[in-house]
Amino acid sequence: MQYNHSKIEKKWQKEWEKRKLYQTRDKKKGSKNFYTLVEFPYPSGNLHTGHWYAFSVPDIFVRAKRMQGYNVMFPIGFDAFGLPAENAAIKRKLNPKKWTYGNIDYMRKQLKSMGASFDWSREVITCDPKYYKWTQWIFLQFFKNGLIYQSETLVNWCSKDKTVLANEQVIAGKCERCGHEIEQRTMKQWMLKITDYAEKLLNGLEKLNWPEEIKEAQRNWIGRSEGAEIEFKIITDPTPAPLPKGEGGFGYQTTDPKTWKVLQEQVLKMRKNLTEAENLLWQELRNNSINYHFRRQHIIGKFIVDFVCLEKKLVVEVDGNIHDYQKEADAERTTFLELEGFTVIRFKNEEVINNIESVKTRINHVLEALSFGEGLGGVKVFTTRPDTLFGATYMVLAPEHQLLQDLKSKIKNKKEVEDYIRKTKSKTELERQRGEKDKTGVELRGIKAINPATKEEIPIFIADYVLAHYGTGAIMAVPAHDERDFEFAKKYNLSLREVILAPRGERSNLKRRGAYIGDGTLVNSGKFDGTKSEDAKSVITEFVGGKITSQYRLRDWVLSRQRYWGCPIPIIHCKSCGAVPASEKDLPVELPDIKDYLPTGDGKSPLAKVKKFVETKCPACGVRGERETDTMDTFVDSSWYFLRYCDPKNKKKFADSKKMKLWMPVDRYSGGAEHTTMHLLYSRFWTKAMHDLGFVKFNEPYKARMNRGIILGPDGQKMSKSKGNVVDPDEYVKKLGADTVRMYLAFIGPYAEVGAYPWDPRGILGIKRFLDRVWYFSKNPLFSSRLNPLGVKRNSHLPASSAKIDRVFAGSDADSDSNGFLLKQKLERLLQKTIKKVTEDIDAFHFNTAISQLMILLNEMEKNNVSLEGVKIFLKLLAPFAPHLADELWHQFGNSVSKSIHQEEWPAHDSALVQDETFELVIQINGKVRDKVEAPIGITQKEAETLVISREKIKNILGTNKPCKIIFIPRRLINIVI
Ligand code: ANZ
Ligand code: ZN
Repeated sequence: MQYNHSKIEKKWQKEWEKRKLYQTRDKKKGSKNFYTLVEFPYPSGNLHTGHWYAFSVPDIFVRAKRMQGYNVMFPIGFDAFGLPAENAAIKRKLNPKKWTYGNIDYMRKQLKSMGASFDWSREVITCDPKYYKWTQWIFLQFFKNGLIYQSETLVNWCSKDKTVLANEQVIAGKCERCGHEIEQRTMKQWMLKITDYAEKLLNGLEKLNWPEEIKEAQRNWIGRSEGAEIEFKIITDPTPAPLPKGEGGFGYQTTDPKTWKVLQEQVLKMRKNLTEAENLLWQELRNNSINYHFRRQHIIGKFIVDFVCLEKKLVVEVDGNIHDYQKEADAERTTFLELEGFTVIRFKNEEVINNIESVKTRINHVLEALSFGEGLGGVKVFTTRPDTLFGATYMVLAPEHQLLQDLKSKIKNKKEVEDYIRKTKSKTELERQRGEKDKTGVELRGIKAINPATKEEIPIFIADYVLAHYGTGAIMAVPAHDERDFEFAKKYNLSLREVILAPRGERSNLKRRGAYIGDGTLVNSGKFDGTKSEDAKSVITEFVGGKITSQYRLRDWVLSRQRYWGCPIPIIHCKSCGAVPASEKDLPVELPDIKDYLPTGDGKSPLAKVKKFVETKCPACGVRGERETDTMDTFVDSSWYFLRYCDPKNKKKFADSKKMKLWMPVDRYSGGAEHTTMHLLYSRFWTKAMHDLGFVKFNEPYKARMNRGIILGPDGQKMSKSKGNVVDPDEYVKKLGADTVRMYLAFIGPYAEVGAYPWDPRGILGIKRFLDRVWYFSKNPLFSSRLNPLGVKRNSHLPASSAKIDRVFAGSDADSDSNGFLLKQKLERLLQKTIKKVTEDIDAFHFNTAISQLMILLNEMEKNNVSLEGVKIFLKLLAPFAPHLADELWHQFGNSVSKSIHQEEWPAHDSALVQDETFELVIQINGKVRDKVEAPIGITQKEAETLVISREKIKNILGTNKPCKIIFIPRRLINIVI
């Protein structure tokens, strides 16, 4: 038998609306306020299964809470600004405003068909000027307090949607909205300083009653890293660039072989003819009293020099015998040598002969000077592993690092560097972060860094695996202990130095296994050898004068969008005053109705084309100004909507503080997992910022949050029109009823866990059958006669504790014997357990197991006689799940029409009756434990005796002995005395 769901559902929806059943007053005598929030929908057009899942299932919780005596606010509204609505409108060549409001009207009707108990009197629509006036007002408070600023930044640009996107809106390098490839552009944008709140957002999580995985996702997104900032000195590269090799391996390239031959002959002659001074100096130079290798009479280009240290490019000349050919070539030679980067020093013959020591000292000084580059300041790196500092064998800068601009003139391979920087620009930060195996980079020729621990000169690279906006945009690379650095070093053949020794047992060959990233004991680290890596972090940081700091992955929130359909940014640009806030009395700055709302693609909002909007007066100086034409990201609108629900009609304030005090923070917030690091983080930030400015008294918006899963198509795939697996809820509502659809969705899987559940067409029929059975069970005439409470016999012989049981379950034919009593008791316990389980499960959003329990109860009730009282309790438990059917049946039992079942009191369970139904009965004979048996808690002495005596073991012990006394202690033991 099936019930007429269409008739019943329409009837009750009308009735509830007429009686304003779900309008919530701010206070209700004797009731505690309870704020249940669901994420408000985008007015995308048509309610789909996801909407039903999002709204009708939490309604179960809301209805139960109300019956439990809470004054529950369950508001709804529309997140009406933004790209999805605008794109849909453009696709259909419709005006976004018309399209949005049309959808809202349609969706409102559909939402009502769910039978959800929303308080429509509190509806909030974010594109309504009455709402966005306050979005703008809050924007201005943030702006005036330095929390909103404008800056040139590298942004994610979607060339299809023609707008910028926040990092959170870029999924794997693609636009979250349209799937188009994202590019990086530098643009002037409005930014929110969410990074100022990184620490507070992190710490605030500790106290929240949120599932650990949501908190963990936010923690990861904020991404705090403990580490150190260490400065590396930068110098010009002291290693001279080598010259091309000359013929025969000596000297440097000469012009032609003929000249070479001539020069060679001269060299030999000169070597035989050294002056006294030359001879003396040569003895010293080759005597190892100088640490570098010198050659004498060496050919460089087409010149011969007296002495040269090729390694440091130092030429030493002694006056010697001045030959004519030398004199002639002298000027030319000096120019040539200096151009090639040689340093030339000259000594007179007498100097060498009279004071060889001072000549030596001078040469040593010059060599030393040549070994150190010119100081060029320092660069700070951020590292989480300062303990590995001795293993830093090179340094890497982000290609955008400021140092490259500052040291342009010192960099020798400018072109190569610039090419690389250009290539980097085409990659998104996310692509760079993900870091493919093949790392690329370019060494900066002409400069070096000094490792502050080892004092070694190390090469500097730019590479896109280092991000400009994280840490300091520069790293010390430790290839032996960092995987990315290892890959890079392997590719560019850079040296590795192991400085952390893994614990015994974990050691293996570096080349084979790659970097060892774990902790261990320091080696190759000077006086720190033997220190544990954890302890070495602070001491090494201190040793090199660094400082312990933390870094956050979180970036500031880019809030401007170059699109029409958003809340206008209430700023006026003035040539003399800069960016000036619109005066508060001029709020809202209304979004004009325009015809040409297509995005322009040149980085400007279509509003820029609207003269009437743009041209205005500067509120500060009264002279001509121009309005900002970017609009706000939709996430701004949704960052405070839950406050407006507390006081949706207020014209003087975004919400009255007294009213907010009655409702905020939200007691339970249900939404989609996709908002964990966007909306949930943004609105927490927004609340904290408003709190610090004194606008609200709480610093967290939501006490408890639950993320739901998603409903898949019957084929287990994501529902999509192209796959043809979209389930239309309206169709099912028509065929099976809203109660069935709601209850099926609640049954499909655990709601408070993020899962994906395929829509099962047979599964939903199962729910329909269950509801039909409820209907039949209540209509069955046989059942009706039994329902007459007067017809129920009282069982006078039952113990007093059973009186309540008797009230609920009418006696059956068997009720005069103990078996009948046990059966009844079983049913009563089941009912009490069901009350308890359904209550607790609803509270934990475990709707599926609550429904299973109701099914178990119905099964048992169908088999037994049940009093009216029992059925009423069942209906009350069912009411949140199938609100229409429950109300209909409720009134069929003669309840007054003016009081809905949803206004009834939720049943309370009898805690004595929900305890375990059985206990372990200890069997003693003459006080000695002989056996144990599982027995029902309500077992009487007589029943216990029968049970015990029938046991083999006891029979054997007793033999033919007759018990002389039996002692029975309920719920504990039975002692037979023989
Ligand atoms: C040296 C080192 C040695 C590092 C070692 C790690 C292991 P998290 O944990 O994500 O904060 N790093 C620092 N700034 C970077 C940037 N702008 N772009 C890319 N990488 C950057 O990572 C911190 C570590 O990532 C830092 O510690 C640094 O490498 C690198 F055995 O410094 B480490
Ligand atoms: Zn001005």
